[in-house]
Amino acid sequence: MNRLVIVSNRVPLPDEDGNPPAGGLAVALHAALRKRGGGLWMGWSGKVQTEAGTEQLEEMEIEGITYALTDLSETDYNEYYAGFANRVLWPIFHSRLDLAEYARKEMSGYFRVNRLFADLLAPRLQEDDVVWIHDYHLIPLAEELRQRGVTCRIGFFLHIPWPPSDILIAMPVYERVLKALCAYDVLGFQTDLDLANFSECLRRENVGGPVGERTFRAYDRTFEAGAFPISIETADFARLAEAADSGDELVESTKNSLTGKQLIIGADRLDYSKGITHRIEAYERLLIEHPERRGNISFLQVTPKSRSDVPEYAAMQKQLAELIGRVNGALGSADWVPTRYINQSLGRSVLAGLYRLADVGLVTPLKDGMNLVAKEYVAAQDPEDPGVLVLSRFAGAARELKGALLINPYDSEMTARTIERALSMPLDERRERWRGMMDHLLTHDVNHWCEDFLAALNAPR
Ligand code: GDG
Repeated sequence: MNRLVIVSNRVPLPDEDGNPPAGGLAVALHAALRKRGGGLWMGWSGKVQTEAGTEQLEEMEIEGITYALTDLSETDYNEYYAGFANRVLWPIFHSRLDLAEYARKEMSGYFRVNRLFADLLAPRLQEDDVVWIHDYHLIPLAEELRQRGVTCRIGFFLHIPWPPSDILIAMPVYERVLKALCAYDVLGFQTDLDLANFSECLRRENVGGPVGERTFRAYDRTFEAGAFPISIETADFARLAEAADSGDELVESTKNSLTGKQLIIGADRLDYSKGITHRIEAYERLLIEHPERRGNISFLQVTPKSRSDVPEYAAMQKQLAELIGRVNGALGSADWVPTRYINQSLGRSVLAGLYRLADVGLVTPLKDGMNLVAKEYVAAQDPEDPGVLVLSRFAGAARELKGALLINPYDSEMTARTIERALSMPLDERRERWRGMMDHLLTHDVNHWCEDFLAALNAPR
């Protein structure tokens, strides 16, 4: 088997016992590397140096896998990561033109760091390597590697949505980004809709389009592009949730604290794409329209901080805390708090146990590539007494999870009505909806995703 080389912005290093960090993606990619007898994983170390020009790869080998990490200078970090990647590509790809802060300096920093990655990686690549690059931080990397004479097969997976053409072309540098993507051999998107948007962008620019089932031709290159919906380690996650249900102290005390109340859960990185404020507003509406629910339900929102050095995220943290405070103040009572809000990260098994405890999983992104929380919530349920998933139609996961109750997060009346329906759904219907989704997730797990993509990348041309 050819050597597999993975490149991602951050590299999830294993712990001192050689176990990969928790989380489906890290586990699946480590499994793929091990299955191929080792391999290389390159990315940013997470460290920022005050001086530029000293970047080099620091290599370490753990359990047969070589990790090659580089630091970034402060300027590179600010322009490439906090700047272009997270203040231009992230909002635009999530259709938030209003939040995109475009600066030419940051755009050039983005391409500069991709050149740096290519300079560091190209000398380490062999002709029969298979290279798999991840996510929006590294779109230009294949083009840069090709310019350095790299001829091996290179694939790319975009974890976030690909926007409609009208949105993409609002980004001043969109042509370079679109062309850079066409330097890959295999392009993976989360859903058929992302793929269709990408195809439409090529057509609209008059630079190419599909020429076969999965084959595209654009900018004088032929490549494959397809939908590869990412998933979770379904069976393991189900076991984790079951174990936490009976063996975890925090899960146990949370259960006791509910004293028979129904639980609704939301869990998201603090990010404007996740629709958390829309969700709280819908919950508020539910409590206003169904006063009989007050005192009988509890909404737990788990929201670890993320990207706090990007101004939009810091502002959102404040806005969300204020909104929850207002709803709790207006609708709570001396013996009941409507929303429990945790602005920290919980352990993975605690989270799994809490999902299992919850009667309703509320996943309401305004736009999301896939959304793994939706899949985890399903996997965590008790088969005998499963909860109900209420899911935004704008999450990639909505294309697959047919048993969910779909909502439009911009329509708080509809979301409130749907939460009410979920809270009162009979057991038979809950079981039937859950079974279909769980069967799907057991066959379409993260290993299936990984092997499917690698099969496309390894396929003979
Ligand atoms: C990007 C795309 C795509 C959340 N709170 C805690 C915690 N989490 C974990 C969840 C889940 C992960 O974080 C979030 O994954 P998502 O898929 O929901 O979202 P993004 O981080 O935005 O990921 C997304 C994904 O890439 C994969 O391709 O699905 O669309 O935006 O696993 O469980 N984990 C722990 N404590 C928490 O408090 N341990």
